[in-house]
Amino acid sequence: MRILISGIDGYIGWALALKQLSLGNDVCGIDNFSRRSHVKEMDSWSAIPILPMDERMKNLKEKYGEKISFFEGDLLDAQFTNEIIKNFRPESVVHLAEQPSAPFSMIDQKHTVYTQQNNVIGTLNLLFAIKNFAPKAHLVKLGTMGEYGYEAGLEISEGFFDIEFRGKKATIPYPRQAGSWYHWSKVHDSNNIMFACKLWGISSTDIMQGIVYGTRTNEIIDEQDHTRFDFDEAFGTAVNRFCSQAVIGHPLTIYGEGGQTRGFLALVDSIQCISILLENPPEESEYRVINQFDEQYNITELAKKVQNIGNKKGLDIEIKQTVNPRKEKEKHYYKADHTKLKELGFKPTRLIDDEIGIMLDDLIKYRDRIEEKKDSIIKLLKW
Ligand code: USQ
Repeated sequence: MRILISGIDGYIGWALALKQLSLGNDVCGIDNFSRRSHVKEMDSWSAIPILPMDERMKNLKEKYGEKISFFEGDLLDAQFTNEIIKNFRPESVVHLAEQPSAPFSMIDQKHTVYTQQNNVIGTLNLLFAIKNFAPKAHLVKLGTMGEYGYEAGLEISEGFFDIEFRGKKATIPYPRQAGSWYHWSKVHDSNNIMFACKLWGISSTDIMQGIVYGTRTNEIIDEQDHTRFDFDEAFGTAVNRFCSQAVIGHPLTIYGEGGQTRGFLALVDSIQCISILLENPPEESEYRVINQFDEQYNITELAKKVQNIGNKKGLDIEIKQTVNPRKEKEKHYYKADHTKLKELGFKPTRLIDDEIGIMLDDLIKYRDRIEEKKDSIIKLLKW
C-alpha cells in the first residue's frame, strides 16, 4: 500500500511510519516541523531525544531504500499539497499534521486563530488535493474523543446515533460540545470531511481518539527509533506528564477535583488501531467514525497508578491537587461506545500498569533532560 503520512515527525506519525514500513508498505512523509518549534516556544523539548529529520531519513533509507521518502512542507500551501498527492498517488492518507494541544490553542487570540487556521484550512487543502489527484484514496483523519465533550451527561455513541423527535426517527451525527478552541477545530474538520465524502465520493475514517500514552511500540527498539515524548504543560498529556514528573520528584499535578474522566490508549495500540483501519477501508463515499480508546480512567486514578508503580521502583512520588488552569467539568458522567475497532479485530496488547512501568524505566534514563526543562511543567496557561 502507498501511504502518505502528514505529520510524520510527530509522536504518532513517527511510530506509525516505522510500523507501516515494517509491514512492507511504501511511506511518504510530510511535515513542517511546527511541533518541534511549538514545544521550543514552551521552553521545552522532547524528554527522549529525537534525531533531526535528515538523520531519521538516512537511517530509514539504509533499511528500507526507496520505500520511504520525505518532503518538508505545509498543508496550508495548496500547491505543495497538490504536488505531493499528484506525484505520490497515495492509496491511503493518514492526516496527523495538526496543532494538537488544547492549552496551546487557549493562550491568546493569535494561538487560537493559528490553531483553527492551521487545522481547518490544512484539512480542506488536503481534501481538495485528494478529490483532484487521488479520489480513490482512503483518508484516515485523527480527530478526538474531546469533540463529543463532557457536558451532555448521556452515553456517547460512535459518531452517529438514532433519535426520535416529534414522532419521526432519524440517524444523525452525535452532538459535538468541544471544550477548547483546539477541540473545536477538530469538530470543524469532522464536518468538512463528512461533507466532502457526500459531495465528492471520498471515503474517510474519522478517528475519535482518546489520550495516548507510552514510549514504545514493537518497532521502537534502539535509541534512534524513539518517537518524541513531551511533558510541558501545553504538549504533554496526562499519563505522559505524570510519568515525567514522577522521575524528577515533581508532585503529580492533578488539576482541580481530579474527577475528569477520559478514554486512554497505549501508543502501541493506537498504532495497531490505525493499521487495522488502513487495512479495512470504508466503502466509497462513506464517512466512518471510530471511537479509538481502550479503557477509561479519571485523572486521580491515573495519578495513583503512577504513584504506586513508581514507588515500587524506589521513586518517592507525591500527588498534589493544583488550581485548575482550564475551564472544564472536574467531575462528570462518562460512558462512550468503542466497539467498531474490536469488530475489525483490534485486541489491546498492553495493560496500563505494565506500560507505566516501561515508561518510567525509559524516562529515568533521561531524568536530566526533564530536570533541565522542569519550568515548562507548570506555565499557568489559563483558559
Ligand atoms: N490534567 C491534569 N493534570 C495535568 C494535565 C492534565 O489534571 O497535568 C487533566 C486536564 O485538566 C484534563 C485531562 O487531564 O481534564 C486531560 O488533559 P490532557 O492534557 O491529557 O488532554 P487534552 O487536553 O484533552 O488533549 C489531549 C491531546 C489532544 C487529544 C486529546 C484526546 O493533547 O491532542 O485530542 O488528548 S481527548 O482528551 O480524548 O479529547
